Amino acid sequence: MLDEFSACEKVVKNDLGMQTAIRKRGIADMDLVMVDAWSAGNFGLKEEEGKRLVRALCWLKTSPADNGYARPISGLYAFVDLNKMEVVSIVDNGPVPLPPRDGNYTPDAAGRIRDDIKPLDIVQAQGPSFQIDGHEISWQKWKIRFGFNPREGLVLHTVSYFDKGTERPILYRASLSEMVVPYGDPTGPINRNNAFDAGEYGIGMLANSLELGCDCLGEIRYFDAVMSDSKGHAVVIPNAICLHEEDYGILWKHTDWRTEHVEVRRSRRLVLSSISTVGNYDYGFFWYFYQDGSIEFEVKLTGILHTQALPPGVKSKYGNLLAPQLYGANHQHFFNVRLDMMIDGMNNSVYEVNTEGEEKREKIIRSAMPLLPKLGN
Ligand SMILES: [Cu+2]
Repeated sequence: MLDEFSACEKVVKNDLGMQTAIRKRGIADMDLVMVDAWSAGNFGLKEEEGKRLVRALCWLKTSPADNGYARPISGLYAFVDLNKMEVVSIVDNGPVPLPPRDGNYTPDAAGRIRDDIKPLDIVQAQGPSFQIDGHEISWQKWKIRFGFNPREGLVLHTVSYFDKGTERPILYRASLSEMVVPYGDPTGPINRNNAFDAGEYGIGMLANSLELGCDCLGEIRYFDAVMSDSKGHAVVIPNAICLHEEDYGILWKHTDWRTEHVEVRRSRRLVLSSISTVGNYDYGFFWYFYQDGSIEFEVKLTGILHTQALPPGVKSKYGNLLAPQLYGANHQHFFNVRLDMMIDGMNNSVYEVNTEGEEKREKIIRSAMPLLPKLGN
């Protein structure tokens, strides 16, 4: 849990064994060491039983505001049992030189950001077209209830659509159920990286407080999220959920070429979103509702790659160099969404519609075009 991230960092930095190993690498200032608690996986070993193990991986900052992910302290990590909040064992495979370059991304550090762009103002002088009653939203023909919890983040409840005045149920409940990242590098320690970001860390627990003009543009309504920390104390994340409308280009258009009469309907969509930061990585989750009755779920992946140091001149076939001696391993993010459908009631079934080629294709074509030469494959 989020408060255990900080506690784990403290425990690792106070551990004499880790301090010795880090000093051996020429690092004097422990305050500049950054520790991320990575899930340890379970390999069925006896020493894993009954423990909540994490692998504490380390990075080095050159100043308090520096981006530490540019300098991984590779070849060294600690196993920490979060239940006892203590270092269980240390793995030290020998020092790997720190990558030479900084990786800072603030406008100050980068020296410049793009300035050849004029303001784009989104104005809804008459306010948004949705109504809010607690956590219930009415917009166009949609009615949506939503919640937020530490594990899944945003949850949709009882989504329905008004069809000629009749309220027709569509979804009973919908949410992200899990996100797993297996890493495609068989060498240690990265071969153990197999993070379940919802089940192990909690996508909701790690939600950002959103800011107008940065995370969301236009006429925004925010909602707080209320959860508990590892001790059971209430934690409020202000502005964790963002609700707004977006122009979404053209929904439908037709030009009558005889009369030159043109009809266009613009598309407007309703967006319910939240953003979560899991260590070095950030996810944006967006539920979209459209005027044609469709629902869309989009995940935006951003932030900073998980990094490791490689010795000078060394490359890996399992990933790419991001900078000299700084390596990002190949990996995939798999998102699972649980959709508890309720289209016009509880008795729903799934069927698949496919387009298939006609059998005896040549015979049909030949009967239509008898003079065609013999067709190839
Ligand atoms: Cu990734």
